[in-house]
Amino acid sequence: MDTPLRRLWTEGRCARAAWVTLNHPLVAESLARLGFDALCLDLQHGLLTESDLLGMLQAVSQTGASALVRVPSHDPALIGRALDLGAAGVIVPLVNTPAEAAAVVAACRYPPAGRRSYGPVRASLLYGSDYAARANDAVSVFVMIETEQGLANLEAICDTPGLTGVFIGPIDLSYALGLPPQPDNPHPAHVAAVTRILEACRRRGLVAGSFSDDPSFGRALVEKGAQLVVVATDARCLTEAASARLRAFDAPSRTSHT
Ligand code: 3PY
Ligand code: MG
Repeated sequence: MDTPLRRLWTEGRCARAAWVTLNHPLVAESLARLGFDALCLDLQHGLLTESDLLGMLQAVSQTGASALVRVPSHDPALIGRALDLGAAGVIVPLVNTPAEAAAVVAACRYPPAGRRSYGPVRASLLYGSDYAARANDAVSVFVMIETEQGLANLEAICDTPGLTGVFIGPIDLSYALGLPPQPDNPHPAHVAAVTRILEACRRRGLVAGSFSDDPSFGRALVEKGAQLVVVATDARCLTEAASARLRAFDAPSRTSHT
């Protein structure tokens, strides 16, 4: 099925994503209206819980952005719930084996392709009454490679039928490589691991995505083939902008007192 994200990816373009950790629909709507292609609603580490999801998804669907949900675990019940409420796709953390990847894909696909249970309570309002017939092609499924075991099983995980792509968790991946946690990690071992993941995706026509905290690092990932890159995280933008304004406000008085 043709969806805005799939269209971008088919055209070889990159979806520019905002990462959402603050659990208010206005945060999601404010970011979505800026022109991001995707919003990633983070239920693993963000403040969002399942009960926040409906309002956040409704806010995003007022805009042209697509909503992806980073679920907290592999639990098929939670994956199904995010999709039923209208998520365009899910990002599933800490996937270690091809069996885990296959179970994640099955949780996103209706039978006979998978084991998703029927009940698209909001998705059918949002995408139309024929949603169930089209959902298996439309829903995006990303597994996160961010552990030593996941990296060791990279090729087999990428061979999982039905996968949309792999999403890199660079901070946990740093731990996996015995490095201090860092989002945009220039350590050669980290760069090599990310390059391996991008290459494994490229060879199979999978979408490679990554979290990032630095737009120039993110841009470099796009040049290496990434097609879903986080450009901004809400809480970080808030503190960064407020702290820059506080410094700007204080700067003249400091000068005048010296
Ligand atoms: C990671 O970098 O480990 C992530 O999961 C991004 O939030
Ligand atoms: Mg992680």
